[in-house]
Amino acid sequence: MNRSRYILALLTFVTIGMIIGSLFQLAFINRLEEPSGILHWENDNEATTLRLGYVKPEVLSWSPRVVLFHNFLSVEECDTLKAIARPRLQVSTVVDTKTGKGFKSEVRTSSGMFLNNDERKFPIVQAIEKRISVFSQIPPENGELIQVLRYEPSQYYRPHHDYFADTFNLKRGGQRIATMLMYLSDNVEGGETFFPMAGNGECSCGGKMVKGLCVKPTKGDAVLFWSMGLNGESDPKSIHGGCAVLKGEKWSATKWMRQKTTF
Ligand code: PD2
Ligand code: ZN
Repeated sequence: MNRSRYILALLTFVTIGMIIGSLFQLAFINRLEEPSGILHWENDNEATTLRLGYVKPEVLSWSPRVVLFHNFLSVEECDTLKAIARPRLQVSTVVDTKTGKGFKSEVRTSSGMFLNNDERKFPIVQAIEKRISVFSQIPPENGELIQVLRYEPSQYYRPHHDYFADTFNLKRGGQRIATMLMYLSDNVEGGETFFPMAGNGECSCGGKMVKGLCVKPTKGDAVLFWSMGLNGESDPKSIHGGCAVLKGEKWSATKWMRQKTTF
């Protein structure tokens, strides 16, 4: 009698142990198969900085190479960049190919400013810089300071290349290899970024139908395009412009990235 009681108790103990063990296993497997990956990143600072789960890349063109990142910046990041820039805006300039110096021109009619090295250290700017470097795969130290631009109605930037045609600007950092152009405002009519040598369709640029690819300036989105091909040669197909704004104010921020460190 004692022996059968002992066996029964042992069997009960083993069975309960197996049930508890199975429950732990199920919970573990469930964690691995969590359908919404975002939950895993809840307390992950790196994932927050990179906006993983929010940023959605879309390849628009392979040649020239143009990638659109939807939701690249948060609303707070867009508004912070505009707030820093607004009091210091000045008429934008273009580079003189002979001297490497900036001068005012009909080629571009926006206003703009550059963030300074102190503003670059703000945590919110650091997060943007880190995100740009990870998504572009170009080290942060190869980036120039962020430029913020404002276009009012009828203002534009004529088609141009971001790579330098002068040797003066190549001295610090080498050639520009890519640009991350971030859109900071919504409700803009016109103001598209226009790539005449990309795509094979037509699109609306400042209200006019043109051949090429046009990217609408949607707040928080960013377009990454490459001024240099994989062969290390500047890519003439990377020619692009900012179409005229028809209604509203377009704000954008540009990060140009070089072959070498800029500091
Ligand atoms: O702000 C723009 O839309 C724009 C368009 C083309 C900016 C640049 N180029 C640039 O900063 O190089
Ligand atoms: Zn440009």
